Amino acid sequence: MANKMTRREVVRGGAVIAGAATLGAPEWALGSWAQEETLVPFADMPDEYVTNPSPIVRFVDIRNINDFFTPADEFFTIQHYGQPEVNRSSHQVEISGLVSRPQKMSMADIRSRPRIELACAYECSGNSGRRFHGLVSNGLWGGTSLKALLEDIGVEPGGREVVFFGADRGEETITVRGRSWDVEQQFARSLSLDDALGDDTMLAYELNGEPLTVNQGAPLRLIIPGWYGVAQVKWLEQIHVQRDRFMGKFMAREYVTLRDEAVGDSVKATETSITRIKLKSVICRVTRGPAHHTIHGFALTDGTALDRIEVHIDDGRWNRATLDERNTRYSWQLFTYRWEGATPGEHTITSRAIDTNGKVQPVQADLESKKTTWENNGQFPRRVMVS
Ligand SMILES: Nc1nc2c(c(=O)[nH]1)N[C@H]1C(S)=C(S)[C@@H](COP(=O)(O)O)O[C@H]1N2
Ligand SMILES: [Mo]
Repeated sequence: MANKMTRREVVRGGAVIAGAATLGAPEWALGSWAQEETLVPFADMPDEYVTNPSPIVRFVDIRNINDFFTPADEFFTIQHYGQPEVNRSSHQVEISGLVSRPQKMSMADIRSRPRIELACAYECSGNSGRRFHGLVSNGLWGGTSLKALLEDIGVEPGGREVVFFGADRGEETITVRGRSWDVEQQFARSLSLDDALGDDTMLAYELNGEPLTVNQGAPLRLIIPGWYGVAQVKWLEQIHVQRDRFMGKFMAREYVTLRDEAVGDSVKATETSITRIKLKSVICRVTRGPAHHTIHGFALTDGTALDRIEVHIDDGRWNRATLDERNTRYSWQLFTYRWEGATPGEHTITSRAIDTNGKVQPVQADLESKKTTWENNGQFPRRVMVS
Protein backbone atom coordinates (compact mmCIF):
# COMPACT_ATOMS: atom_id res chain seq x y z
CA MET A 1 0.00 0.00 0.00
CA ALA A 2 1.52 3.28 -1.01
CA ASN A 3 0.03 5.69 1.46
CA LYS A 4 1.27 9.07 0.38
CA MET A 5 3.06 10.69 3.27
CA THR A 6 4.27 14.17 2.57
CA ARG A 7 5.90 14.92 5.91
CA ARG A 8 9.61 15.41 5.80
CA GLU A 9 10.21 12.61 8.31
CA VAL A 10 8.75 10.01 6.03
CA VAL A 11 10.37 8.31 3.12
CA ARG A 12 7.82 8.09 0.32
CA GLY A 13 6.41 4.85 -0.99
CA GLY A 14 7.44 2.35 1.62
CA ALA A 15 6.69 4.96 4.27
CA VAL A 16 9.74 4.08 6.31
CA ILE A 17 10.28 6.74 8.89
CA ALA A 18 13.82 7.99 9.10
CA GLY A 19 15.38 7.76 12.52
CA ALA A 20 15.32 11.45 13.37
CA ALA A 21 17.44 10.87 16.46
CA THR A 22 20.26 9.44 14.39
CA LEU A 23 20.10 12.55 12.22
CA GLY A 24 20.80 14.65 15.27
CA ALA A 25 17.32 16.10 15.69
CA PRO A 26 16.50 17.19 19.24
CA GLU A 27 14.39 14.85 21.31
CA TRP A 28 11.22 16.99 21.11
CA ALA A 29 11.37 17.04 17.31
CA LEU A 30 10.86 13.32 17.31
CA GLY A 31 7.31 13.75 18.38
CA SER A 32 5.73 10.40 18.80
CA TRP A 33 7.49 8.81 15.85
CA ALA A 34 9.95 6.17 16.85
CA GLN A 35 12.70 4.85 14.62
CA GLU A 36 12.02 2.18 12.07
CA GLU A 37 8.27 2.50 12.07
CA THR A 38 6.10 1.88 9.06
CA LEU A 39 2.65 3.21 8.39
CA VAL A 40 -0.21 0.76 8.78
CA PRO A 41 -2.81 1.54 6.11
CA PHE A 42 -6.30 2.59 7.04
CA ALA A 43 -8.99 0.47 5.42
CA ASP A 44 -11.52 3.30 5.63
CA MET A 45 -9.51 6.05 3.93
CA PRO A 46 -8.39 6.64 0.36
CA ASP A 47 -4.62 6.39 -0.19
CA GLU A 48 -4.61 9.92 -1.42
CA TYR A 49 -7.14 12.59 -1.03
CA VAL A 50 -7.16 16.22 -1.93
CA THR A 51 -6.49 18.45 1.04
CA ASN A 52 -7.08 21.61 -1.04
CA PRO A 53 -10.59 21.03 -2.39
CA SER A 54 -11.00 24.73 -3.28
CA PRO A 55 -8.90 27.91 -3.14
CA ILE A 56 -10.49 28.87 0.15
CA VAL A 57 -10.35 25.56 2.01
CA ARG A 58 -7.31 23.59 3.08
CA PHE A 59 -7.31 20.77 5.54
CA VAL A 60 -4.74 18.57 7.19
CA ASP A 61 -4.07 14.97 6.16
CA ILE A 62 -4.27 13.77 9.73
CA ARG A 63 -1.98 10.80 9.03
CA ASN A 64 0.79 13.37 8.70
CA ILE A 65 0.30 15.08 12.04
CA ASN A 66 3.73 14.94 13.52
CA ASP A 67 4.96 18.41 14.46
CA PHE A 68 3.45 19.59 17.70
CA PHE A 69 2.74 22.94 16.05
CA THR A 70 1.21 22.75 12.59
CA PRO A 71 3.55 24.51 10.12
CA ALA A 72 1.95 27.78 9.01
CA ASP A 73 1.91 26.73 5.36
CA GLU A 74 0.00 23.56 6.25
CA PHE A 75 -2.40 25.13 8.75
CA PHE A 76 -5.99 24.27 7.92
CA THR A 77 -7.98 27.20 6.61
CA ILE A 78 -11.54 28.30 5.90
CA GLN A 79 -12.66 31.66 4.57
CA HIS A 80 -16.24 32.54 3.81
CA TYR A 81 -15.77 35.69 1.74
CA GLY A 82 -12.42 34.87 0.13
CA GLN A 83 -9.31 36.72 1.17
CA PRO A 84 -9.50 40.46 1.66
CA GLU A 85 -6.63 42.67 0.60
CA VAL A 86 -5.14 44.05 3.75
CA ASN A 87 -2.03 46.19 3.77
CA ARG A 88 0.19 44.91 6.56
CA SER A 89 1.89 48.25 7.22
CA SER A 90 -0.95 50.76 6.89
CA HIS A 91 -3.66 48.55 8.44
CA GLN A 92 -5.59 50.05 11.34
CA VAL A 93 -8.01 48.54 13.82
CA GLU A 94 -10.88 50.76 14.86
CA ILE A 95 -12.10 50.47 18.43
CA SER A 96 -15.54 51.98 18.68
CA GLY A 97 -18.84 52.04 20.56
CA LEU A 98 -19.20 52.04 24.32
CA VAL A 99 -15.54 52.70 25.10
CA SER A 100 -14.04 55.66 26.93
CA ARG A 101 -11.43 56.42 24.27
CA PRO A 102 -12.60 55.32 20.80
CA GLN A 103 -9.58 55.17 18.50
CA LYS A 104 -7.86 53.70 15.50
CA MET A 105 -4.81 51.66 16.35
CA SER A 106 -2.01 50.98 13.91
CA MET A 107 -0.19 47.66 13.90
CA ALA A 108 2.76 49.54 15.46
CA ASP A 109 0.47 50.64 18.33
CA ILE A 110 -0.63 47.06 18.83
CA ARG A 111 2.89 45.66 18.65
CA SER A 112 4.11 48.22 21.19
CA ARG A 113 1.83 46.64 23.79
CA PRO A 114 3.14 43.80 26.01
CA ARG A 115 3.55 40.61 23.98
CA ILE A 116 2.00 37.34 25.09
CA GLU A 117 2.31 33.87 23.62
CA LEU A 118 -0.06 30.94 23.79
CA ALA A 119 -0.29 27.45 22.30
CA CYS A 120 -3.83 27.04 21.04
CA ALA A 121 -5.52 24.51 18.78
CA TYR A 122 -8.98 24.71 17.29
CA GLU A 123 -11.08 22.95 14.74
CA CYS A 124 -13.80 24.15 12.43
CA SER A 125 -17.10 23.28 14.07
CA GLY A 126 -18.05 21.72 10.72
CA ASN A 127 -15.19 19.23 11.05
CA SER A 128 -16.39 15.69 10.42
CA GLY A 129 -15.51 12.18 9.37
CA ARG A 130 -15.97 13.19 5.76
CA ARG A 131 -12.53 14.81 5.88
CA PHE A 132 -11.28 12.54 8.62
CA HIS A 133 -11.49 15.50 10.99
CA GLY A 134 -8.72 17.33 9.13
CA LEU A 135 -10.12 20.83 9.70
CA VAL A 136 -7.90 21.18 12.75
CA SER A 137 -4.49 22.64 13.62
CA ASN A 138 -2.38 23.64 16.58
CA GLY A 139 -0.53 26.96 16.62
CA LEU A 140 1.81 28.94 18.80
CA TRP A 141 0.20 32.37 18.71
CA GLY A 142 1.96 35.62 19.58
CA GLY A 143 0.13 38.87 20.17
CA THR A 144 -1.26 41.08 22.89
CA SER A 145 -3.89 40.63 25.58
CA LEU A 146 -7.38 41.75 24.58
CA LYS A 147 -8.35 42.11 28.22
CA ALA A 148 -5.50 44.53 28.95
CA LEU A 149 -6.28 46.51 25.81
CA LEU A 150 -9.99 46.84 26.61
CA GLU A 151 -9.16 47.81 30.19
CA ASP A 152 -6.76 50.51 28.99
CA ILE A 153 -9.24 51.89 26.49
CA GLY A 154 -12.04 51.68 29.06
CA VAL A 155 -15.40 49.99 28.53
CA GLU A 156 -18.31 52.32 29.36
CA PRO A 157 -21.04 51.21 31.72
CA GLY A 158 -23.67 49.39 29.67
CA GLY A 159 -21.13 47.81 27.28
CA ARG A 160 -21.92 44.10 27.33
CA GLU A 161 -21.16 42.72 23.90
CA VAL A 162 -17.93 42.99 21.90
CA VAL A 163 -18.22 42.59 18.13
CA PHE A 164 -15.20 41.66 16.01
CA PHE A 165 -15.38 42.60 12.33
CA GLY A 166 -13.05 41.08 9.74
CA ALA A 167 -11.98 43.00 6.64
CA ASP A 168 -13.55 40.37 4.39
CA ARG A 169 -16.88 41.28 2.91
CA GLY A 170 -19.55 39.55 0.94
CA GLU A 171 -23.00 40.17 -0.45
CA GLU A 172 -25.81 38.52 1.47
CA THR A 173 -29.50 38.29 0.74
CA ILE A 174 -31.43 38.75 3.94
CA THR A 175 -35.08 37.74 3.90
CA VAL A 176 -37.53 38.80 6.57
CA ARG A 177 -41.27 38.14 6.27
CA GLY A 178 -41.06 37.57 2.55
CA ARG A 179 -39.07 40.69 1.72
CA SER A 180 -35.42 40.43 0.69
CA TRP A 181 -32.51 42.82 0.73
CA ASP A 182 -29.10 42.39 -0.86
CA VAL A 183 -26.64 43.90 1.58
CA GLU A 184 -22.91 43.95 2.06
CA GLN A 185 -21.80 42.07 5.16
CA GLN A 186 -18.46 41.74 6.87
CA PHE A 187 -17.49 38.48 8.49
CA ALA A 188 -18.21 39.20 12.15
CA ARG A 189 -18.63 37.41 15.43
CA SER A 190 -19.25 38.67 18.93
CA LEU A 191 -18.33 37.71 22.47
CA SER A 192 -19.94 38.72 25.72
CA LEU A 193 -17.79 41.29 27.54
CA ASP A 194 -17.06 38.58 30.10
CA ASP A 195 -15.62 36.24 27.47
CA ALA A 196 -13.74 39.07 25.76
CA LEU A 197 -12.13 39.87 29.12
CA GLY A 198 -10.94 36.28 29.57
CA ASP A 199 -7.34 36.05 30.74
CA ASP A 200 -6.10 34.24 27.63
CA THR A 201 -8.04 35.98 24.86
CA MET A 202 -5.62 37.71 22.52
CA LEU A 203 -5.15 39.78 19.42
CA ALA A 204 -2.60 37.69 17.55
CA TYR A 205 -0.11 38.93 14.95
CA GLU A 206 2.25 35.93 14.94
CA LEU A 207 1.92 32.22 14.26
CA ASN A 208 4.77 29.89 15.24
CA GLY A 209 7.10 32.85 15.82
CA GLU A 210 6.57 34.38 12.36
CA PRO A 211 4.25 37.14 11.19
CA LEU A 212 0.73 35.82 10.70
CA THR A 213 0.14 34.23 7.29
CA VAL A 214 -2.55 35.69 5.02
CA ASN A 215 -4.73 32.57 5.33
CA GLN A 216 -4.53 32.84 9.09
CA GLY A 217 -5.72 36.47 9.13
CA ALA A 218 -2.71 38.76 8.68
CA PRO A 219 -1.99 41.21 10.06
CA LEU A 220 -4.22 40.69 13.11
CA ARG A 221 -6.79 38.16 14.33
CA LEU A 222 -8.67 37.22 17.43
CA ILE A 223 -7.64 34.09 19.31
CA ILE A 224 -10.08 32.92 21.96
CA PRO A 225 -8.64 29.66 23.24
CA GLY A 226 -10.95 26.72 23.77
CA TRP A 227 -13.47 27.97 21.19
CA TYR A 228 -14.29 26.61 17.77
CA GLY A 229 -12.67 28.11 14.66
CA VAL A 230 -15.60 30.33 13.69
CA ALA A 231 -15.00 32.49 16.78
CA GLN A 232 -11.37 33.16 15.80
CA VAL A 233 -12.03 36.22 13.64
CA LYS A 234 -9.31 36.89 11.05
CA TRP A 235 -8.20 40.12 9.33
CA LEU A 236 -9.53 42.15 12.26
CA GLU A 237 -10.64 45.59 11.18
CA GLN A 238 -12.95 46.79 13.94
CA ILE A 239 -13.79 45.98 17.54
CA HIS A 240 -17.11 47.45 18.59
CA VAL A 241 -18.54 47.45 22.11
CA GLN A 242 -22.33 47.63 22.40
CA ARG A 243 -25.15 46.98 24.82
CA ASP A 244 -27.24 44.59 22.78
CA ARG A 245 -26.77 41.11 21.38
CA PHE A 246 -25.08 41.02 17.98
CA MET A 247 -27.10 38.90 15.51
CA GLY A 248 -24.92 38.67 12.38
CA LYS A 249 -25.06 35.74 9.99
CA PHE A 250 -22.23 33.77 11.63
CA MET A 251 -23.76 34.20 15.09
CA ALA A 252 -27.43 33.74 14.44
CA ARG A 253 -28.11 32.10 11.08
CA GLU A 254 -25.04 30.05 10.16
CA TYR A 255 -23.05 28.06 12.68
CA VAL A 256 -26.17 27.46 14.74
CA THR A 257 -26.71 24.05 16.30
CA LEU A 258 -30.27 22.75 16.52
CA ARG A 259 -30.80 20.00 19.05
CA ASP A 260 -33.37 18.56 21.42
CA GLU A 261 -32.19 19.48 24.84
CA ALA A 262 -33.42 19.37 28.41
CA VAL A 263 -34.41 22.84 29.51
CA GLY A 264 -35.41 22.49 33.12
CA ASP A 265 -38.09 19.82 33.23
CA SER A 266 -38.95 19.77 29.54
CA VAL A 267 -37.17 18.88 26.33
CA LYS A 268 -37.07 21.71 23.83
CA ALA A 269 -35.62 22.12 20.34
CA THR A 270 -32.92 24.69 21.05
CA GLU A 271 -30.81 26.74 18.68
CA THR A 272 -27.41 27.72 19.98
CA SER A 273 -24.55 29.68 18.44
CA ILE A 274 -21.24 27.80 18.17
CA THR A 275 -19.00 28.63 21.11
CA ARG A 276 -16.69 26.34 23.08
CA ILE A 277 -15.04 23.22 21.70
CA LYS A 278 -16.76 20.00 22.67
CA LEU A 279 -14.56 17.28 24.15
CA LYS A 280 -13.26 15.08 21.35
CA SER A 281 -10.53 12.69 20.32
CA VAL A 282 -9.55 11.36 16.92
CA ILE A 283 -7.18 8.56 15.89
CA CYS A 284 -4.95 9.85 13.14
CA ARG A 285 -2.33 7.23 12.41
CA VAL A 286 -1.21 3.70 13.19
CA THR A 287 2.42 2.69 12.84
CA ARG A 288 4.22 -0.60 13.14
CA GLY A 289 7.53 -0.84 14.96
CA PRO A 290 9.86 -3.79 15.48
CA ALA A 291 8.09 -4.91 18.68
CA HIS A 292 4.59 -3.43 18.66
CA HIS A 293 2.16 -1.13 16.88
CA THR A 294 1.47 2.44 17.96
CA ILE A 295 -1.84 4.25 17.65
CA HIS A 296 -1.49 8.04 17.38
CA GLY A 297 -4.18 10.64 17.85
CA PHE A 298 -5.18 14.05 19.06
CA ALA A 299 -7.86 15.37 21.39
CA LEU A 300 -9.41 18.81 21.76
CA THR A 301 -11.00 20.38 24.81
CA ASP A 302 -12.38 23.77 25.79
CA GLY A 303 -9.47 24.14 28.21
CA THR A 304 -10.88 21.72 30.78
CA ALA A 305 -8.06 19.33 31.69
CA LEU A 306 -8.22 15.78 30.38
CA ASP A 307 -8.37 12.98 32.85
CA ARG A 308 -7.40 10.42 30.23
CA ILE A 309 -7.72 9.15 26.70
CA GLU A 310 -8.71 5.55 26.22
CA VAL A 311 -8.40 3.32 23.19
CA HIS A 312 -10.09 0.09 22.40
CA ILE A 313 -9.49 -2.43 19.66
CA ASP A 314 -12.34 -4.44 18.16
CA ASP A 315 -14.47 -5.56 21.12
CA GLY A 316 -11.66 -5.30 23.67
CA ARG A 317 -11.75 -3.27 26.84
CA TRP A 318 -10.80 0.38 27.07
CA ASN A 319 -7.12 0.97 27.79
CA ARG A 320 -5.40 4.16 28.78
CA ALA A 321 -3.31 5.96 26.17
CA THR A 322 -0.20 8.05 26.94
CA LEU A 323 -0.53 11.81 26.70
CA ASP A 324 2.25 13.76 25.00
CA GLU A 325 4.40 15.77 27.39
CA ARG A 326 4.20 18.84 25.18
CA ASN A 327 0.43 19.21 25.63
CA THR A 328 -0.64 22.43 27.33
CA ARG A 329 -4.03 23.67 28.43
CA TYR A 330 -5.27 24.95 25.07
CA SER A 331 -3.03 23.03 22.67
CA TRP A 332 -4.28 19.90 21.04
CA GLN A 333 -3.69 16.90 23.25
CA LEU A 334 -1.57 14.43 21.32
CA PHE A 335 -1.58 10.86 22.52
CA THR A 336 -0.15 7.47 21.65
CA TYR A 337 -1.25 3.99 22.56
CA ARG A 338 1.07 1.00 22.53
CA TRP A 339 -0.77 -1.77 20.77
CA GLU A 340 0.74 -5.14 21.68
CA GLY A 341 0.10 -8.36 19.80
CA ALA A 342 -1.79 -6.98 16.82
CA THR A 343 -2.91 -9.89 14.67
CA PRO A 344 -2.96 -9.77 10.86
CA GLY A 345 -6.25 -8.70 9.34
CA GLU A 346 -8.65 -5.82 9.67
CA HIS A 347 -9.26 -4.20 13.05
CA THR A 348 -11.50 -1.43 14.29
CA ILE A 349 -9.88 0.98 16.71
CA THR A 350 -11.65 3.68 18.67
CA SER A 351 -10.54 6.38 21.07
CA ARG A 352 -12.47 8.38 23.63
CA ALA A 353 -11.54 11.39 25.74
CA ILE A 354 -12.57 11.79 29.38
CA ASP A 355 -12.09 15.09 31.17
CA THR A 356 -11.51 15.86 34.84
CA ASN A 357 -15.21 16.62 35.32
CA GLY A 358 -15.95 13.02 34.33
CA LYS A 359 -17.38 14.04 30.98
CA VAL A 360 -16.92 11.25 28.41
CA GLN A 361 -16.69 11.83 24.67
CA PRO A 362 -20.08 10.69 23.32
CA VAL A 363 -20.64 7.91 20.81
CA GLN A 364 -22.34 8.92 17.56
CA ALA A 365 -25.67 7.50 18.79
CA ASP A 366 -25.59 9.93 21.73
CA LEU A 367 -25.61 12.78 19.22
CA GLU A 368 -28.94 11.85 17.63
CA SER A 369 -30.69 14.67 19.46
CA LYS A 370 -28.38 17.04 17.58
CA LYS A 371 -30.02 17.66 14.23
CA THR A 372 -27.47 19.87 12.50
CA THR A 373 -23.98 18.59 11.67
CA TRP A 374 -22.01 21.27 13.56
CA GLU A 375 -20.04 20.20 16.63
CA ASN A 376 -19.56 16.57 15.67
CA ASN A 377 -17.50 15.32 18.59
CA GLY A 378 -18.69 11.71 18.53
CA GLN A 379 -16.26 8.84 18.83
CA PHE A 380 -14.81 8.04 15.42
CA PRO A 381 -13.92 4.36 14.96
CA ARG A 382 -11.19 3.71 12.40
CA ARG A 383 -10.45 0.54 10.45
CA VAL A 384 -6.87 -0.54 9.86
CA MET A 385 -5.36 -3.43 7.94
CA VAL A 386 -2.56 -5.16 9.80
CA SER A 387 -0.36 -7.32 7.60
N1 LIG B 1 -12.58 37.24 8.93
C1 LIG B 1 -12.85 35.92 8.94
N2 LIG B 1 -12.51 35.21 10.03
C2 LIG B 1 -12.78 33.89 10.08
C3 LIG B 1 -13.43 33.24 9.01
C4 LIG B 1 -13.78 34.01 7.88
O1 LIG B 1 -14.34 33.52 6.89
N3 LIG B 1 -13.46 35.35 7.88
N4 LIG B 1 -13.71 31.89 9.10
C5 LIG B 1 -13.80 31.34 10.44
C6 LIG B 1 -13.87 29.89 10.48
S1 LIG B 1 -15.38 29.21 10.14
C7 LIG B 1 -12.82 29.11 10.83
S2 LIG B 1 -12.98 27.44 10.97
C8 LIG B 1 -11.50 29.72 11.15
C9 LIG B 1 -10.37 29.10 10.37
O2 LIG B 1 -9.17 29.71 10.77
P1 LIG B 1 -7.83 29.42 10.00
O3 LIG B 1 -8.09 29.65 8.54
O4 LIG B 1 -6.79 30.32 10.54
O5 LIG B 1 -7.51 27.99 10.29
O6 LIG B 1 -11.49 31.11 10.88
C10 LIG B 1 -12.64 31.79 11.31
N5 LIG B 1 -12.42 33.21 11.18
MO1 LIG C 1 -15.30 26.98 10.64
